[in-house]
Amino acid sequence: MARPLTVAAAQSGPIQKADSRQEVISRLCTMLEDAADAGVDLLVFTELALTTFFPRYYAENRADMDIWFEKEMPNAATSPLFRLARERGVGFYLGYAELTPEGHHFNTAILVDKAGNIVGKYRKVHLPGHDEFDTERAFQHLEKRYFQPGDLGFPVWNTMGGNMGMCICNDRRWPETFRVMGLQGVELVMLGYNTPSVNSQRPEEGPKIRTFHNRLVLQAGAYQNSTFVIGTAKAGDEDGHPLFGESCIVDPNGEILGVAKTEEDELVIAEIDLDDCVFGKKTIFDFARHRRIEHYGRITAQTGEEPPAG
Ligand code: CDV
Repeated sequence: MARPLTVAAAQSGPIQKADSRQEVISRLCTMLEDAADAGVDLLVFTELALTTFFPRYYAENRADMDIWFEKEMPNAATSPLFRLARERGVGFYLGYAELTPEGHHFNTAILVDKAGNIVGKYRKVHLPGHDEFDTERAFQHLEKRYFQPGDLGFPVWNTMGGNMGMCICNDRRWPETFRVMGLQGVELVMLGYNTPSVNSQRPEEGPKIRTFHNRLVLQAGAYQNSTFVIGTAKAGDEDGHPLFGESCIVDPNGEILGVAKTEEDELVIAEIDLDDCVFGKKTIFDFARHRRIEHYGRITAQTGEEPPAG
């Protein structure tokens, strides 16, 4: 192995509304300790890893939801995780709700290196759901009410031996997410997710098709950009609302190296070689040789579809 890295998805089981940040951090610390014992270099926690998936709750007054947000990072509750990461030499990705000093709300992920320093920040670009109470849905998904779209783009950082990128949950369904990072030579894309096991607008769309879509987009994103991908779930039953698990690690061929077996706190560990990204990047996905950007203008010029006149 030329650039070996031991990586892990640190899947979270459900977090209930009443669970304190301290209780949640203690669970994350346990997983980090277990990962360190197994020789893990880099650990990927989930989206909104410190709280229940609160966008399912409606608040007339948006400020009432500020209890779910972190005003600084690290803070009193999360500093034990940073301290432990530094002591054990484990880097990590962590998703949380961010409230900035200027009063902006983002669905955020940070990348922390093995010395416990924040080396990267990403704010979720593709916010699913709606911004007003929707009586037509079986349950609410109010991300558009509580968060602003991310304002940092899709950066890639050279750290911990490779080119590292981040995105969050719904971002994985958009090929543009992976391609923008692919164009920066990304070798490992990390993402956390909270995905309900059933579509709130289509009850017949249950776990079978939803987990298929999850694998489909993670495997496609990996293969088409010749990069490793780690997808980490928050899973299980939160307040009667099931979220699927299936946290997994995908290689640059699009093949799954490991997948979670439970919907509880669980580590999925793989020893990877970042140099396995090189072959695809130099051959079929050598972007400089094969891309034809003169035909891709619509990608950035329009959002909705514009079908031809009938
Ligand atoms: N947290 C998410 O972004 N969840 C969406 C659901 C609503 C479909 C997802 O894309 O998984």
